[in-house]
Amino acid sequence: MTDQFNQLLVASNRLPIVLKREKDSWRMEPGSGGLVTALTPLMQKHTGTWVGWPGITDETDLLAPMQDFSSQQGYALHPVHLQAEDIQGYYYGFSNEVLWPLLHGFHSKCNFEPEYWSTYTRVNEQFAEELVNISEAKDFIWVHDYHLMAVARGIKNAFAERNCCYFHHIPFPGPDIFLKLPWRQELLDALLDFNLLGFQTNEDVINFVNTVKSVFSDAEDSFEQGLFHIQCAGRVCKVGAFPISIDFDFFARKAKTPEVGAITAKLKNLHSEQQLLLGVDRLDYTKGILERLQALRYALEHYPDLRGNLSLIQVLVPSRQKVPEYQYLKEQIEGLIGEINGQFTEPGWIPIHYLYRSVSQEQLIAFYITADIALLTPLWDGMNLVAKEFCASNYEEDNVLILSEFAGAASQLYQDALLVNPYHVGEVARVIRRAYYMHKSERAERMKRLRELIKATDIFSWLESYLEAAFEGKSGTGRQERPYHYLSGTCSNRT
Ligand code: ADQ
Repeated sequence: MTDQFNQLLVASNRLPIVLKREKDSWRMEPGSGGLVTALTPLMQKHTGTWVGWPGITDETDLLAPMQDFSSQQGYALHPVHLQAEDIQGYYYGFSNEVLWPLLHGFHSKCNFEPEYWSTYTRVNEQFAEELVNISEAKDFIWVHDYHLMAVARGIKNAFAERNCCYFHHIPFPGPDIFLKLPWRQELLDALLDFNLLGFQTNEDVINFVNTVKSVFSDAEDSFEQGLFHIQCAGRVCKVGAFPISIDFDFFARKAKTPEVGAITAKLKNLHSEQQLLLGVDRLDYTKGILERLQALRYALEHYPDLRGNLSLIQVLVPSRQKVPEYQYLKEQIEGLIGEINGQFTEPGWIPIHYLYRSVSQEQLIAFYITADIALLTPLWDGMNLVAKEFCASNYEEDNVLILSEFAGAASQLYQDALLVNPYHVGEVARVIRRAYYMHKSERAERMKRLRELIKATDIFSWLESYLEAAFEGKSGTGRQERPYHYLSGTCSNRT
């Protein structure tokens, strides 16, 4: 099916690069992550171009470093130059202060500033213009994430015929939440200009379809070969679930390398007396970090047998550091960690070890291996790749995954992860204790099945199924909807 298009153009807010200052010039290194890994071979095959903001607002000449990058990586980069006021309104404003909270269900945190919307549409049009200029009708344009939801509208406004599809990395809420957006109709209408809309889970898909039907009374939907077809104002847009994943083999292999082994041995040695819980998140209010800490405090207060025997390693990756709300959240988290440590620490045991920084991939995987239990409790999350990385790295299959039922990953991993409602601190505390006492054989059985599932649905199969939907109009993914009795508290997961 990859013969059905000529050039591949991928568009995302940021280019997949890390810029390094070197005296008077810039050096570019490829960014990391599953998406870049999965797309690179395809980009190489189809003389691909990645379109995005390079990450700096000055007019520095990036031509030479981009050419170096492209000859090394085998695909091109095309920068979209944005001014400081564009970044303010489109990125910090509409994307971060409107779409991010709204689409994660935090509508009370939204700042519906009209200026933000006009800058967002203008920047989306700028992206569309650049894409049209460097592409032709037989090319395939693949747009990623909520910063660029209106790009297909810009392409249509330029009267260009393109096969333009979109993947949404974060959740999509139901009409009760989405309808609060003052520009709901314009944004939905713009989204329906894409030929295919990919979401993470079936729940997101259903939410989207219901939202469209509540805004456009003439919209009609049908379901064929695993995809919804929405007919609205003379267009047909396909909609499907494609749960994103990781390069499983990369993590499984990397976990066995001597570099990772050396760090793991050190960590295990330091914590030989206790079981370790692990939290790894970008600092964000959607990740449920405060609730997680409250649950740990509840567990230590109510289950004295855990005191001295269980510690949490919390790794927080700095994120949106200039935003006051994120600075305040950091203070709250650090305050609560201080309180819990002050309340419970004893000679030889500290309840919470805290890292606020980005760590190397080797260190991260060593944490995944050393931890006995991962405690991942987002309040809402598109997927949560950390959950999958944790399982892929655990080749010894002796660890437990506790996962929020509001992480997209729960719709796939519900049978063998221990699902929790992150808002219910008493329940999370009970599940922590359950994981602590879980027998080796049960841990192994669950982790084995989790790893098999993640391996079978890795990032490469995600890519294949998306392309199959884009070019053949059918989808085999995302069919396995999680039945309600797998919600935490209603009936325990597989016992
Ligand atoms: P994120 O919100 O960033 O992604 P997640 O899916 O968990 O969330 O990915 C985080 C990534 O950062 C992981 O690949 C992890 O390895 C890396 N990372 C975490 N801690 C790190 C650290 N301390 N140092 C270095 N790297 C670290 C968004 C959506 C998610 C969705 C993804 C992909 O919010 O819901 O799963 O996109 O679609």
